[in-house]
Amino acid sequence: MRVLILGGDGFCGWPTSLHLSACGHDVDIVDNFARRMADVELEAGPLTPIRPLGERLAVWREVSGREIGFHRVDVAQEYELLRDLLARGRYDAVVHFAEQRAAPFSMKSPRHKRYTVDNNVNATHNLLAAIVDVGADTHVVHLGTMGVYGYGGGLSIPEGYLKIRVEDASGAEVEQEILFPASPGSVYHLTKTMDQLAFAFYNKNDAVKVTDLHQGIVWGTQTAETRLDERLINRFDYDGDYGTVLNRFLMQAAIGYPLTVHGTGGQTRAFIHIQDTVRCIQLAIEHPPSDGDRVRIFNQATETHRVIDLAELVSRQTGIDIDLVDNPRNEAPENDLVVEARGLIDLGLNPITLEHDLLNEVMDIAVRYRDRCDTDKIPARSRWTKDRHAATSGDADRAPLPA
Ligand code: NAD
Ligand code: USQ
Repeated sequence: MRVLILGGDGFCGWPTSLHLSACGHDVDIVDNFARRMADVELEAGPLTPIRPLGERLAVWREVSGREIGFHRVDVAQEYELLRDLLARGRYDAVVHFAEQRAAPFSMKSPRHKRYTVDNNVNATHNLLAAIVDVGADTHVVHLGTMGVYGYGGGLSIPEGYLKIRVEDASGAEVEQEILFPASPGSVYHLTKTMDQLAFAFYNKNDAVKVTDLHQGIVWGTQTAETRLDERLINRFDYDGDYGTVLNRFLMQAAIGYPLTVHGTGGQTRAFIHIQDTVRCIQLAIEHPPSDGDRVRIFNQATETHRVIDLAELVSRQTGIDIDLVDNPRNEAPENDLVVEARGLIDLGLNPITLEHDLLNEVMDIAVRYRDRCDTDKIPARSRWTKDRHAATSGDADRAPLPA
């Protein structure tokens, strides 16, 4: 298949591009390097020494004999370039990762909130409008988030749609399926709920084929393909904005830094290993929805854990203390989370879980590159509300935009 990966230089996009190429698909990448520019803005690069994209692609050619194309396009701003690329490329599938994905980054200041909305909502809408514009029968595979649902509320979270019983105009009870009520917990998560409506509209109006993958928190860093050569290494974010919880704990343990649990750690979240991420996307593109199908939604998560349980697991393995820090976020201190996730398993996913020795691999990488860590960047400083902000607000709003 011909596949275009929007955001193919990022944490999920790079290993996905390699994996799909290794599976024999013809892959092109689009990126505008916004993520690398955010590293510059935050003065916090990844723990791993990622190479420039041109070098990454040359090494992949050397290692695999396969070519991956690259187009520098800002998907949110350069509509005509995107449209012409879609017209020329005749892609069977577009995988859409090209969004600002960090909840703390999206809450740092009004500028960061506005950037996240402008970038994410426009990127998704430009893609859908362009597919209709060029008349392409291209399957859109989008990376959404478990956070569109909120986390819990006592229900088992279905794959996108909730069955409801309501009275019709005559008073008779009818059954319907509606999009699960959105309950975002950050401006970033808000943009993902807006994406959902855009997909529903373009699917209804123009029959665009869409798979929306509501992914949990990704852990791990390497995949079968990024392990082939050190120059293919994936990024590993550990800073207070882009670092995600389990990778942060593993990295903190590797450098002897007490594990930063927000609040009591009673927050339960869904998780997936990066190797499963790339496999899920392969399964989604190789099994597209049929003509006329509604937006297909899968929950892309393999297990759920409480943050405190993850911290205790890492602490037991390493002897590093746990530090219960004030929670900078406005989120429920505790929640249950039950997630239905049959769709991708039915397509062939064989989930990797935390018992796997991949936990040790993440730790080994963190130990190998520990000298690259700037411990000043570890605390999460982005506050969700004004009262949480007052204590720490700096001059974040005056720094240049990552665009
Ligand atoms: P990332 O920031 O590492 O990668 C995103 C890539 O998109 C970057 O290379 C960035 O430069 C590019 N990009 C952003 N805006 C763009 C634009 N306007 N035009 C062109 N390129 C642009 O993020 P990631 O961790 O790889 O996440 C990818 C997607 O998966 C995101 O949409 C995110 O919401 C979703 N997701 C990620 C996780 C996770 O834990 N990392 C979990 C669930 C869902
Ligand atoms: N947390 C800590 N300590 C830390 C970091 C985080 O206790 O050092 C807590 C947070 O307060 C939160 C939970 O861990 O309760 C998860 O935080 P996170 O930063 O690991 O993940 P999150 O902000 O939810 O975002 C990540 C990705 C995002 C994706 C989302 C999937 O950055 O792109 O959409 O996971 S989900 O969480 O399922 O919505």
